[in-house]
Amino acid sequence: MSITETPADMNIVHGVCHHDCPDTCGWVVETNHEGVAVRLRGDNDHPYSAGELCPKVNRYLDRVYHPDRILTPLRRTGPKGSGEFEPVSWEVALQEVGERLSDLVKTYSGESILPFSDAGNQSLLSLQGISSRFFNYIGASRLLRNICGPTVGAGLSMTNGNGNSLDPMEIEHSRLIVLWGTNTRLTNRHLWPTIERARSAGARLVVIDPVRTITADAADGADDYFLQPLPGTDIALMLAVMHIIIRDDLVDREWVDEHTLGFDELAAHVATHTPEWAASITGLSIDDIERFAHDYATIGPAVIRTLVGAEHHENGAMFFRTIACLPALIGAWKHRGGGIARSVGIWHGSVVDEAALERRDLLAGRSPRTLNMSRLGEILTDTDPPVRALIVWNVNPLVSVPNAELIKQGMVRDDLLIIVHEQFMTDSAKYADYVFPATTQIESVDVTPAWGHLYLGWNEPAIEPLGESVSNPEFFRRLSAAMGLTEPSLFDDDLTLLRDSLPGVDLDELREQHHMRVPYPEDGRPFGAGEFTTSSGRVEFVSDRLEQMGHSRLPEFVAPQEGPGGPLADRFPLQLMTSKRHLRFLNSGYSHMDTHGGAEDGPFVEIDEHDAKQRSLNEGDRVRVFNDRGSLDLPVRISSRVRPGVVVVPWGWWEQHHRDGGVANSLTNDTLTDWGGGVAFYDTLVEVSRL
Ligand SMILES: Nc1nc2c(c(=O)[nH]1)N[C@H]1C(S)=C(S)[C@@H](COP(=O)(O)OP(=O)(O)OC[C@H]3O[C@@H](n4cnc5c(=O)[nH]c(N)nc54)[C@H](O)[C@@H]3O)O[C@H]1N2
Ligand SMILES: Nc1nc2c(c(=O)[nH]1)N[C@H]1C(S)=C(S)[C@@H](COP(=O)(O)OP(=O)(O)OC[C@H]3O[C@@H](n4cnc5c(=O)[nH]c(N)nc54)[C@H](O)[C@@H]3O)O[C@H]1N2
Ligand code: SF4
Ligand SMILES: [Mo]
Repeated sequence: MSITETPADMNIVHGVCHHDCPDTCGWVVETNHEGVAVRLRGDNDHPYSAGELCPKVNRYLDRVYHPDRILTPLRRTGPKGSGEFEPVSWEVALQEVGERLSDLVKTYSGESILPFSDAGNQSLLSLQGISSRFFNYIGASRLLRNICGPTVGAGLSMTNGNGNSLDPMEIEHSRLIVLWGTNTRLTNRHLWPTIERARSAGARLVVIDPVRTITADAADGADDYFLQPLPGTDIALMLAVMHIIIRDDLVDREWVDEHTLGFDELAAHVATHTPEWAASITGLSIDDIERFAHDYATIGPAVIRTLVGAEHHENGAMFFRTIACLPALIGAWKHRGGGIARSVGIWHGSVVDEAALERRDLLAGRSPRTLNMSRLGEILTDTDPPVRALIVWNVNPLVSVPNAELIKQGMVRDDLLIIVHEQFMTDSAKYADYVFPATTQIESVDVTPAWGHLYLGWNEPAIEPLGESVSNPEFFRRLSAAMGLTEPSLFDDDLTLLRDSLPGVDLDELREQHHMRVPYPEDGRPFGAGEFTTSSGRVEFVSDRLEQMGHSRLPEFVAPQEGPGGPLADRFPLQLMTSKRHLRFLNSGYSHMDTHGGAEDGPFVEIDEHDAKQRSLNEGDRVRVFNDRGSLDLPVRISSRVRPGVVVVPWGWWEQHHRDGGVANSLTNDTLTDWGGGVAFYDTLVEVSRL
């Protein structure tokens, strides 16, 4: 069978979940003879997800066939943000949009147009492909998509030379598992069985998080524990851990001599970073810091598992630069199951030919400006020359990007053309001039790489596109035609794109077998032979590169500007965490569906009982959570999950779920991370007062 044919009687179709989630589960869709999908379940043969999906996607068909799906192009009829639209034909919508975009390119240059997308569908064709080619060809402003993940790599790279990670499945061999700034049972649930297998074999578990999460609750064995530092202070803990390891002679000297640079300088540096000092910054006890340092250095193989959450601080990159020093001091990388496990996207990179997929050569020598997605508010209100058209797909910025009220101020601009390609009328789509209908994952072919495991998956479409919806690559082919562009590579079909961008992969085989393992070291040790790619070829405790970039050459704790010691703390004394919280949500998706949002509890603000008492607040009271960026009207929950000084507002709810039309990100900080281009969502100060 060739990959262009689908057998007529096929009613079992294998696909892969496209969500921005580390698990990239395999699924099986059953369709009836009318071509309707009647069942979607986990693929038992998937080597990682092994037949299980999750509370979000178990009911994916409710999403696919939801009565609120957008199924035709829409043109705005009311004021921006009102959500008033009329259906219009593809032909008319494309003609109008094509003309306006062509005019902008002619009058102001391609840079007046900004693509705006993230990983709402992280499959190859849906994420990059034709869209990148289209924007390269017209010379549009470039978008730095660093809201999730790149800062982790940028931090680790300063120490290790790259962001390489242990395959998380290797945790099976670990005997001390440190879940540091990751909520595994919520965000990465299919890794949990691996962790449980290691625990059955005697592994101990430590969870480090400023919030007592459901993962923290699982550190319930006799020798397990949960550490709850103040947000953004972990670097102080790491420095004290290094202090103790060196003080108590627990360093793996042989490994350090062979594979690291700057040990003596590091030792002198951390000599003053005592447990007492770290306790005063982190709010942890000296005993807890001592115990953790000793466990980390003496129980092996020791793995640190981390994902994305901890990067969302002003010192987010330094967090990862510093954490990377820990396994080096104790020689953890030499053991199977030792080291750091984070995203393994880097291993998938080895099979994808990005240059072929994105065709950067279409820029033809131009180098348009780059704008950071996390600063969308500023981009739309205070950037010269202005952005005059925003093309949005795979993201819901008004819910997901910090400083949302400023973004709204930009989005209502009359001279800004907004085009959105979406499945639903999101908060952001409401501000569009034109909304185009997007397919779901079971309606189009794609190949989906994973960042939580090593399996690349083939996604076979199970049903025809609903209504007039089109896939992301088809949307950009149509936009290209509407602008009268004739560059042939803008019109490559899906299979040509896949063939060209996966040169070493036999697509027929991938389609038949549904998934394929990408190359990874046989013995499970990415740095087993010391494959560090810094300029010294070693783990760099001291980094000239960092110094050249204007940072400390040694790991260092820098307190956030918007933190308890900063200038805003008098007026806004509480630190606001807005991390992922609900089992049935995947980022900004699903809260609008009754089966998902309707079954969760929220939104609300969680506050410690002492902070509540100080403000005379009782359970269920309505309060205002506010700072200079915005304000939310929420019910109070008095909770032992947060510590004094910290409050939580769950993220993912839309404007319609809040009484006053804001969202969690109306309050959040859009300061960029120290380096790496990430953003400091969680260095946000607020005050809470009774309404
Ligand atoms: N306060 C706070 N803010 C956060 C975070 C946080 O923890 N707290 N997390 C941050 C992180 S890590 C991330 S990754 C971002 C994620 O934020 P978003 O990118 O906004 O999240 P998603 O819900 O994954 O995807 C957005 C949209 O993509 C659409 N979509 C899905 N598939 C397709 C498709 O095939 N085609 C098209 N055209 N659209 C599609 C969905 O309908 C959805 O509306 O949010 C960030 N924002
Ligand atoms: N159910 C569900 N699963 C998801 C998602 C979802 O929305 N819902 N989103 C997906 C996406 S896009 C991503 S990127 C991943 C993210 O996966 P994770 O990184 O595991 O999730 P986050 O909630 O971003 O952050 C994890 C934890 O980091 C903690 N944290 C924040 N700041 C600090 C700090 O300074 N120190 C320490 N030690 N911890 C800190 C937060 O309190 C949070 O509990 O999850 C994915 N999986
Ligand atoms: S959202 Fe994540 S856990 Fe759920 S099915 Fe998709 S990949 Fe699996
Ligand atoms: Mo993310």
